[in-house]
Amino acid sequence: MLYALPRQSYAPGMTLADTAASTTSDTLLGGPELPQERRLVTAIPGPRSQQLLERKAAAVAAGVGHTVPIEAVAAGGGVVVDADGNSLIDLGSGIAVTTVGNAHPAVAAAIAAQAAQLTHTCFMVSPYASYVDVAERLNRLTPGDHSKKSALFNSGAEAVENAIKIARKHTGRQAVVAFDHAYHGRTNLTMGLTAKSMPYKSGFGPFASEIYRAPMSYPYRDGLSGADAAAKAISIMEKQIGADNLAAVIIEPIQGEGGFIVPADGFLPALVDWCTAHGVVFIADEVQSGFARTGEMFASEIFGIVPDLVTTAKGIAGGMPLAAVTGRAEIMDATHTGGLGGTYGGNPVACAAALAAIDAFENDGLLGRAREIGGILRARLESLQHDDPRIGEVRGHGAMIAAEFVDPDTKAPDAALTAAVAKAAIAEGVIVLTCGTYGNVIRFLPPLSIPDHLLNEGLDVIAAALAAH
Ligand code: PLZ
Repeated sequence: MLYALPRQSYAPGMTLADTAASTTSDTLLGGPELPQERRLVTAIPGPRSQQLLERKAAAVAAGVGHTVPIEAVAAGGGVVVDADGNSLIDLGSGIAVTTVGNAHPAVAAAIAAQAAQLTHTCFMVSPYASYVDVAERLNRLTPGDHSKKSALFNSGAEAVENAIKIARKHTGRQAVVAFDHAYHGRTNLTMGLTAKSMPYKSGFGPFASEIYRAPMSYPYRDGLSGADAAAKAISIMEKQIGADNLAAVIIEPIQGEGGFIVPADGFLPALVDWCTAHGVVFIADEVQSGFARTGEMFASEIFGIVPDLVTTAKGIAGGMPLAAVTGRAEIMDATHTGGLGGTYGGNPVACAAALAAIDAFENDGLLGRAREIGGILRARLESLQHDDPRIGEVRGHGAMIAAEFVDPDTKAPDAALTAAVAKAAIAEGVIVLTCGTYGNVIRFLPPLSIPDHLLNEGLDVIAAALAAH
């Protein structure tokens, strides 16, 4: 059955209903046309979803968990629909992936057309144009006007691994610094870079050597200015590692899994300056914060920094697996020919999806839409915080906003309240995700295609869940 979804084209102030009015036939390219409503026809999970979850438990390794107990069958705009006919409000975008909207019509059409033409050659065997097109777009879109090059991979973790390989080769040094609360992936090297033990690392060691950890600027908890927090991190790098041994500093400009921690002003620029002065490669991991999520194309721009290398994934290809390392041409070219690659990296179908998604980011007003969504989220969460001191802090940028839950007297993290509110919201048909080293943060990562009324209704449900706990 072929559905149609109005083209998700936004001007500031527009809602999905407005864009539907301007729909033209050439935009009806497939993808589910779903009523933009929260609709519960069974308890969550309903009987059909329950059946799938039973099969999952029997067939899928126990280590692969799930947050929302449904069988997802369709998604688009601001909803995910399950096999029982429930329609849930999506405030998670599959962890910041479907930023342009799930099954975005232009992305779906590009995937279908490419899949009918050429699914794979392996770019290292026979190059094709869409890979080069994506590289050119990334070179242009990432921060800075210096000469840049890119290499494409499959996942965020793989991009991070390759950024470290490139930085080591370029510098001839081995040490890498990551930060408290960092998340960079689940492969061996990236587990080592990731800070949190449970569930990501526990029992999976030994981890790669030459990884060091520095303190993150976390204004709500460390009370430090950006300059002071940077001085602390730099002192560790100088005294415990030595700049001469340090290949790279890797940091998420706004941390994702670690709790949507936004560093104090001046922290990131001071780190970049120190790296530049000492020939250390500064890597911005924009896997979660990139591609219009924060209201800028990349979160680095919020802080006015120009990283040497940027890692991207998630939002880049509207739901298809694609990732990239982009950066200074002389660093990217330090590796011998054949030193970088992989069977699937920059697969043509994923590249076709990325080109359609990047068109949407550039042409459909999505930066403005992310800022608008941020305005709605922030205003509502701050008013909740005003009435309920268990919300210790509301922070983030654009459509990457979070609330940290604490004991109002001691600021001690309240993971139990966080889990209870998230669970209650999901039971009421609102997909929300938690995060944070202490598990006490609810994060909001809606698709930018969500209409305002669903965003507001999702926040109503969360407010009610909070009031009830
Ligand atoms: N860098 C900044 O956020 C992935 C992880 C979900 P992959 N974050 C979601 C989970 O529990 O596995 C992420 C990230 C940052 C790297 C990664 C890794 O990206 O595509 O999951 O490998």
